[in-house]
Amino acid sequence: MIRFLTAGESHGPQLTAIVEGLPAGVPVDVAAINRDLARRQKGYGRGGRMAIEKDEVRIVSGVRFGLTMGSPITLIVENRDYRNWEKRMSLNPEDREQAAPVTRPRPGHADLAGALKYHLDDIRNVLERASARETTARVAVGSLVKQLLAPLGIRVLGYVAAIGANEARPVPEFDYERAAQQSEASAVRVLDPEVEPRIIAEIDECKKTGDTLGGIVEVVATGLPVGLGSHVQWDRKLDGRLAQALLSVQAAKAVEIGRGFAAARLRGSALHDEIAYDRPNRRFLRHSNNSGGTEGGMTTGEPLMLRVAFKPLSTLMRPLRSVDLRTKEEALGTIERSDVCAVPAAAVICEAVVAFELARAVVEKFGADSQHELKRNYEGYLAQVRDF
Ligand code: EPS
Repeated sequence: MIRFLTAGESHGPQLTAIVEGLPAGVPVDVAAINRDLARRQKGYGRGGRMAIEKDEVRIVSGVRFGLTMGSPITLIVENRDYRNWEKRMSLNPEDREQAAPVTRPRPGHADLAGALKYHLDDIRNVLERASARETTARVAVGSLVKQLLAPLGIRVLGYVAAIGANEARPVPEFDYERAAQQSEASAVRVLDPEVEPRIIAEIDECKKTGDTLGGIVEVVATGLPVGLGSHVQWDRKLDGRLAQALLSVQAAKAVEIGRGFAAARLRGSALHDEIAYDRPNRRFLRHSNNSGGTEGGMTTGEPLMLRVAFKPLSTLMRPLRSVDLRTKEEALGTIERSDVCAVPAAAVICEAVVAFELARAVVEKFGADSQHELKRNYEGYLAQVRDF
């Protein structure tokens, strides 16, 4: 079983992730993790923080001579901004006076529910952990496990399908390499160059008016075998796990698989993906992929197609009405330095989150303690499916 936890505050010294259960002998490319961390930092619409940070991973356990050891892997990313927050984020009680408490919860943020639930008179103790800065650790983990998936031919890509009401035209035929190049070349990670200037103009306008923007991310995974996940129990269904993992990303509000909500309006005859058999290659095929690559909580072997909706960020430079926690008087929500739009970053984050759930399902199905065993079990299964 693979599992991970993250720890760390947005303006604390560092973010930490511990990943357990990766097979031994997986080659680890640290530069590739750093490339994904850099991808997460990019995107038009970010605020001043990204000019301060230069995220780089430090691995302090579980890897030796470039290979995983089978033991827990600890990934650390330093917060450069901590230098500016040392007193305000101090461990020492005597430094408390240096940090004015945050007392005006922002509508849409974890602020109010968190302060009430944890009985905190300073909202900073909530917002520091609720912050999307935490996703740095999740991207490092996702990037690490992509290195287990790649030799099996499994690839995952996240890109932006819409920001605000500006929707990219749908991709006629998904080609992984082309989509990866196009999204990387785009300032807002879209595959449609025509929509990009409209998105940039709207981000600029929101920046001027103190507003924020959400959007839609798409994640596609290719090269999947049939049968990851299982129909037999609710918590083994891969679609359910993917939805949970994606909804746990900060500001995510909805997940669709395949045709998603649109499927509800179609008749069964128009929706379901008819089955064919490719005799020369001895494999079952589908005439369409409206299911988005899962049926009965299992992969079908077709590409996995997910969409995730992100609400606009809740830190507004022109704040909404709120109530001061101390006085209970009407007040405006707190203004904190923040981003106007982080949907391009969310695409990289969703990619990492999906990669983790797929790696988890792979290790579960192929029960591997080593890369060697994983490869053997994986190839054996593919041959079994071919010979069916
Ligand atoms: C965030 C607010 C901003 C973002 C931050 C998430 O940070 P700050 O308050 O320091 O300006 O830049 O995102 C990151 C730091 C990051 O690495 O993505 C928030 O409130 O969630």
